[in-house]
Amino acid sequence: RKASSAASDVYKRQALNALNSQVLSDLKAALDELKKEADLRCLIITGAGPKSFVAGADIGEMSTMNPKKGEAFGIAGNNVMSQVASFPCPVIAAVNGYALGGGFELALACDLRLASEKARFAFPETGLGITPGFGGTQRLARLVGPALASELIFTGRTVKADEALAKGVVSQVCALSLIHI
Ligand code: DAK
Repeated sequence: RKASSAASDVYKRQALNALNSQVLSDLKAALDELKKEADLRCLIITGAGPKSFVAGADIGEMSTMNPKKGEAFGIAGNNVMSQVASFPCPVIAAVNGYALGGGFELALACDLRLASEKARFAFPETGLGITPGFGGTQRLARLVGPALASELIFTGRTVKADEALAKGVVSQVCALSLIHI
């Protein structure tokens, strides 16, 4: 079942599901709630709309943050990623489209990643002068090894679905209609 309200779905889709403070708070609340469901056997996280899984942390909101707010945002993001990584049943990222920056990190926090042919993975924030900060540097290195992880972090280059499958970033590539709920 869907874990977020229709109103926030519309808002998130407009910014390609970027992670801002409200979205992180919604995700935390949804995970807290779902964790209580004793009969839950699997959790699937996907992006609203056909274009994007999560296009990253919300650049607009981040640009307004002072150091204190930035630190709180970083902690909130890391806590959500840890909640996903330690969720009591398997969590699948159904990566329907862009998984950029914090969105790539969210996919990496999941147990499994299924990609549509349109999925795209990258850390473009290194081009903005910031490093990935939600645990993705460690998670990607553990998943694909330090050489490829370093390359993707240092260059910010985009990995398409077929390369993501070949390099072990995802375990399956399927048609969008099969993975997008
Ligand atoms: N944040 C905010 N808004 C975004 C966004 C984002 N990351 N990505 C897209 N949007 C918004 C666009 O601004 C646009 O808004 P409107 O103009 O309609 O108001 C709307 O979504 C649709 O986007 P486009 O018109 O650009 O759509 P296109 O199909 O032409 O392009 C795109 C799609 C995904 C290629 C493009 O939007 C794009 O390049 N977006 C930016 C992707 C990006 O740079 N992602 C990385 C964000 S930085 C840290 C913790 C976390 C992080 C870093 C540090 N610490 C604790 C230290 C994480 C950082 C990031 O993730």
